[in-house]
Amino acid sequence: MKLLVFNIFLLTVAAVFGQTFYPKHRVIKKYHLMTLAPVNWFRALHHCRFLGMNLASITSLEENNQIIQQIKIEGHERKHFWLSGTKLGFNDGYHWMGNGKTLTFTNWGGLQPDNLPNEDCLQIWNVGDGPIDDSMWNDRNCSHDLYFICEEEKIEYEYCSS
Ligand SMILES: [Ca+2]
Repeated sequence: MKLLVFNIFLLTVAAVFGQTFYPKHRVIKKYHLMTLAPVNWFRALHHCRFLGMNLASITSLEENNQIIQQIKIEGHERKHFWLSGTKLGFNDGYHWMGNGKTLTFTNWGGLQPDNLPNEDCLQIWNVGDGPIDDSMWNDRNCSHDLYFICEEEKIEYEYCSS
């Protein structure tokens, strides 16, 4: 609401002084490591939405590295985390439930996804699980209790005038 009022104010100023303002924006993802209690994948998805966020989706190497770095900085290297990927209900592989997209970037660990029975949800492994699987992805039974990562999208505006 404040942003809307601010935009109207800028348009009014622009109209009065004959200037045009060009709003630039970029979307910033902020991650929240949810480490209070491990829950199954469905509850993780639900809890992030309850908080007005989404269970995290990783769409690039940069985002993957950002999350790994945050896990290390916050001291949660020995924990596993749910991400929003699942193949439940799909016959064409994994999809991100957090953003509704198919996976473009992937970071599966060695021999993963191994599609063991009922391993339909996507987790990020421990940071420090070894040179092959360190911080990589694994398919896991969705009913297993893990910590999880919510993502919050923030829009940053920058106004330039002509
Ligand atoms: Ca697996």
